[in-house]
Amino acid sequence: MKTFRAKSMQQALHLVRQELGYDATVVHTREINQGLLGRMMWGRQVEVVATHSPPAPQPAAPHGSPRDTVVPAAHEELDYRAMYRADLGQELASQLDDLRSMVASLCDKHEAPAAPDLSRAMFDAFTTLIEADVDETTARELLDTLRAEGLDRDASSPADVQGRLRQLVAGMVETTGPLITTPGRRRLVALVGPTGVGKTTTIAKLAANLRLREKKRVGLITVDTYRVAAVEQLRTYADIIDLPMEVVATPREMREAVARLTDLDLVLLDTAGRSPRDEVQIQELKSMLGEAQPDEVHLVLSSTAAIGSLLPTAARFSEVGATSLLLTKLDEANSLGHLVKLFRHSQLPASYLTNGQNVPDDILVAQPESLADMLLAGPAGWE
Ligand SMILES: Nc1nc2c(ncn2[C@@H]2O[C@H](COP(=O)(O)OP(=O)(O)OP(=O)(O)O)[C@@H](O)[C@H]2O)c(=O)[nH]1
Ligand SMILES: [Mg+2]
Repeated sequence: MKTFRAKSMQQALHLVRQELGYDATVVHTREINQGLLGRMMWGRQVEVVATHSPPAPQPAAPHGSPRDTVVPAAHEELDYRAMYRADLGQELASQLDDLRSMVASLCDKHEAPAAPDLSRAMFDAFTTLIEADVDETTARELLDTLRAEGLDRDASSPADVQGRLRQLVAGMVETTGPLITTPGRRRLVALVGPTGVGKTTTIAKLAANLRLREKKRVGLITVDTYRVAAVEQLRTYADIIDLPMEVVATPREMREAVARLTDLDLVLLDTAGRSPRDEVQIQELKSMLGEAQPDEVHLVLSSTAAIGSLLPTAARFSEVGATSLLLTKLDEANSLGHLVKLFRHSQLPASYLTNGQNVPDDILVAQPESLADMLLAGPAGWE
């Protein structure tokens, strides 16, 4: 007795003949992967059990497996064709049955609510969160809170639920408010972060707004001596806005520069972009900041970066004493919901948001409600 498997009955019988010859006896045939799903996943498979000797009288096919067929000897070609046709008929009938039950179950699902444990308004809220790229854990937690507050009842309108959702998200982000200067006490504010995120441009925006609009006495220090033209970039802004500027290369020079710029309201400290994965660079930055003793250290991060890199970057820069998050390039981000996770994990408040290259206009003070609106806004209308 031998078992053969193939994709079709013809192929299986061919195998039988090849191995056992024309006087082989087919004991029974059966279809494996019954059901539409099995066939879709693994394709059709037919199993034929055959033997050399004439078949012993077979018991009736087991109850409930109508496709098991006891067939006559293999050399009776005509019988095979008839059997194959009968099998094909059964196959089609069973596929039709499968299709019928599949359609029936889809229809059932269609009539039921999309997710039975969610009201329409709650379902909309969940969709808003996921489309905005809020992580699923946070989205579910927010939904749990809404549910605990009774907003999943039918009486709650989608507007009620969305309004409360916005409040909850706003409650998840802390903000620092704008830079405040105190008369008679110079404030020293450093911007740190990875390369190219917009630190220098943001310093120029802050300096221009505070100097030209708020008439504060502002000075600049740059420790960015790594990149060709990095100093020139800041000096150009310093000249246009008419600000004193110091360039430092060593911790000692930093101490001296900070001491020279005491008679001001605000000193903004620009730093070279540092790789969060480079321990030496991070330690250098740490010792520079150790000399400067800034009042605030804003960690500048691009909102276009993936959450998978934002989280370890924020963790790394917390070592240099970051006190707030400053998020740039909002204008380039498709959606901002991923930043909710950044706020939750870093536990740092947001200071400013930047949304373009224009100095000094493309900068906003971060405020919880408007930030929540941005975080929930979902994909921008890319044409
Ligand atoms: N679209 C957009 N571009 C920005 C924004 N902020 C800065 N940029 C651009 O980003 C690029 C890099 O800006 P920089 O200010 O030089 O960045 P940086 O962090 O100082 O860079 P390194 O000093 O090299 O680490 C420039 O082309 C800026 O114009 C923003 O909010 N939106
Ligand atoms: Mg720079």
